[in-house]
Amino acid sequence: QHNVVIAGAAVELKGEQLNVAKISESGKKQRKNWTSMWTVLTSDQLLFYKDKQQETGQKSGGKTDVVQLGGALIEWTTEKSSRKNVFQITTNTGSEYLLQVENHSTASKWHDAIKRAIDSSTKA
Ligand code: I3P
Repeated sequence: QHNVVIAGAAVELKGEQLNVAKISESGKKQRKNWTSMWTVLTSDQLLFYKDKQQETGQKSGGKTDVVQLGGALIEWTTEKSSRKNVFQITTNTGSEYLLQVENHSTASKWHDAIKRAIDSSTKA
């Protein structure tokens, strides 16, 4: 089996503060608790850090959440929050995250990049 890299399809978005609420863990509903997280997208994972200093290792502690994007689903939602520009990521292990940012084009940029990462890291 070969790893196929499609030119131009590589996905990497620099970190940004996004509002994140994990609403399910392994299919079990969680209490919604919006938190501002320093979010980094790689080709197949979404990483949530408490802040940028934690990503660069200048500061330890705090929990980093790693979301595997292979087999995940992403969709905009207007029903799961009263906030605007909210999209949901559902992982293939049944965890659900809501992501939100006030600026619409910033939200779209993240949604689209995450969708590309999901598509390219999901095996056919
Ligand atoms: C929740 C909090 C969330 C809100 C949620 C509330 O209350 O206000 O911000 O979600 O609404 O239940 P609490 O802090 O007491 O848990 P949104 O901001 O996304 O609307 P919800 O129950 O309708 O999801």
